[in-house]
Amino acid sequence: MDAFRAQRPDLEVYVYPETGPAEAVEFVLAWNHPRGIFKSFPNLKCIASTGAGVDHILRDPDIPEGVQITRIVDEHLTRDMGTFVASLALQHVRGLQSYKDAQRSHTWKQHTYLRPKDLTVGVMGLGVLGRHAAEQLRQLGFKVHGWSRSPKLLEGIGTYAGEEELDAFLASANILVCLLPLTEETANILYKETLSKLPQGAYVINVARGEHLVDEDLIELLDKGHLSGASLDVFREEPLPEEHPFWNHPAIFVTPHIASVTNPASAVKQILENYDRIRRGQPLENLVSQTKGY
Ligand code: NDP
Ligand code: OXD
Repeated sequence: MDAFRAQRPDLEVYVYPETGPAEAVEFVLAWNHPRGIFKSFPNLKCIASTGAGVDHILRDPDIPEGVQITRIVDEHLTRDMGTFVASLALQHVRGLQSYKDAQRSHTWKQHTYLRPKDLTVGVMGLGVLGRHAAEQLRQLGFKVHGWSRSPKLLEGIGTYAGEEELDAFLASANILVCLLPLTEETANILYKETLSKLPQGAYVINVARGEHLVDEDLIELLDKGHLSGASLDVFREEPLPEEHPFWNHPAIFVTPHIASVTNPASAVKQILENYDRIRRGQPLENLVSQTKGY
């Protein structure tokens, strides 16, 4: 609201459950809205996600036909995701977590370490965020592979596409980064069978959605020693419930969905641009394909 007030003080903006007259509502900005509410706005034209993901909107079965859906594509969001993923990959390659544990017990013990060039990072999802993260990792010296739905040609990055190439992609990834959108095809994609295809000692970074990962399967493969650890920023239930085993697992690093957080000023700027486009009858930017689900 501060960003709206600062950028367009004359615009009528309501915070749900206040809406003003329902017929006057043409544009909604949403994140995890109460299901079914969009039906009550007969002149609704656009639902804008306040984030990059739109799964929270599309899981509502009552989206009125003809309403367009947009998402945030923003350089702050993209760069922040890149630095977050790069930090986690570097933390893993230099074994920093083990020194944190050693410090707690006042243990002075040096370990040998690997360098980025010794490891291949596999990035699942080569969209706006995945492509940038892959490039950041490449610049840090990692070998980088990426997997997407349609084939891609990216300089210095080995690319794989579709289900047929998933196994080969997984087999190559010492660090796996999930940056897929959550759709019917990608839900539960990180489960026993796929995680077992990663090389022995692989490390998993999930910064996409909690529903991509089958929690018990991750724990099983960590406990068996097939995987060496995981950094998880997203969870099936957020906040992560107090009793969830991830909290106390020694090989899991938990962060509270902060990999990349929408910047209000720049997000509102592009939302207002789309609002104006609707009024002028122009095509919208950052449109989501409701058929593909992302
Ligand atoms: P994009 O829509 O730009 O990219 C999605 C990528 O995933 C594309 O490369 C697409 O392939 C690929 N993909 C989709 N479905 C499949 C499939 N079935 N098999 C293989 N590849 C597939 O998304 P963004 O990069 O902008 O964002 C990705 C996700 O990151 C968001 O949906 C959100 O969930 C998450 N996110 C998390 C944040 C956090 O703080 N933790 C912050 C922001 C986003 P193709 O190129 O062929 O279409
Ligand atoms: C997003 C997110 O989708 O924050 O932007 O997860």
